[in-house]
Amino acid sequence: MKLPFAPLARLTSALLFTAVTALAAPAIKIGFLVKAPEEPWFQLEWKFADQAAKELGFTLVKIGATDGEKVLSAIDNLAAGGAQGLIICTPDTTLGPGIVAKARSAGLKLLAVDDQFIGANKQPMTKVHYLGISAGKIGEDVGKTLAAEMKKRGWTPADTAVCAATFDELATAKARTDGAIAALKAAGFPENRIFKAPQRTADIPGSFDATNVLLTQQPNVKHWLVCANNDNGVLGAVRALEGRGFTAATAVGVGINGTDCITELEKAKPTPFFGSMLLSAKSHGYETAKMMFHWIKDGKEPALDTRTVGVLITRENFRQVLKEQGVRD
Ligand code: FCA
Repeated sequence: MKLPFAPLARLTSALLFTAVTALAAPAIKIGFLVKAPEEPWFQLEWKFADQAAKELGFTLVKIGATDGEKVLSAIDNLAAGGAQGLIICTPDTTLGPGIVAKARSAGLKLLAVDDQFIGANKQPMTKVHYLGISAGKIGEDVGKTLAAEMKKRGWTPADTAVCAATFDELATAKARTDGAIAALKAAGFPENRIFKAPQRTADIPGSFDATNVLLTQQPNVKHWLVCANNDNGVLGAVRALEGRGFTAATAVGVGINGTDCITELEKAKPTPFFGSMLLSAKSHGYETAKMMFHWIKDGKEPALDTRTVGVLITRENFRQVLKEQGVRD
């Protein structure tokens, strides 16, 4: 059949095609909300998420939200701005049910990162997609490292004690310090020489204050082994120990994150901060963003629960490992 006005028909169908594709695939916009935007760990998550946005071609909206009110208004703003997905490390895990409800009514796909939501029944919300660390296992590796360093130095249990700066309100934090304590006990460290220093806030001042209380209560300990929820927890404890005259020769601390202790490891003179379990900021930033992108674009649902691992960095190897992981140039 001979088509009259063929060029016009072609033009119309081209226009139609553009309109249909525009309708079928609106620009993808993803929010990435973190609880502590000033911490290097979260800045790195964002950096890697940005990398995914650039490579895959979507808009990333980075939001720092330090309390529940900010989280809820951020979700409203994201929805109003046409976002289709939210990746979140919430400042308060018990907000979980509220965040789920709000995201659902705003039509946002939801992926919790780092800190798993806690439901009204106080249990983890396992139906909400989550990517976090193998907290117990990584904590155990901290404990094993501390036990090995103690042995290397020839310290005896009689003049050594463990300071665990804890933040038990957060499940992943509790699992980490519980893991470290369990590994120390398994290595033969006496339970009555293991002391918890509960932090009021999960930051350096929080662990500095908590550790100072413990050090006042235990003035006769010669050597300290230190573990905590993350690098900041160990850093605060180390600052408190230094205030009482402890040095790298008399105290050993091992952190978690590996991203918030770089300046510490770069110091010319070693401090009691011995090393850290480096987590994969790339998995937590780049991979989560990629998962969310494909979920929105192709309907490919991510795994419900993904756990990442950690590797020990010390003054010996941190430059090399950070370079390999793309954390440092
Ligand atoms: C929690 C901690 C962070 C980081 C993350 C993986 O959110 O607060 O420092 O360790 O888990």
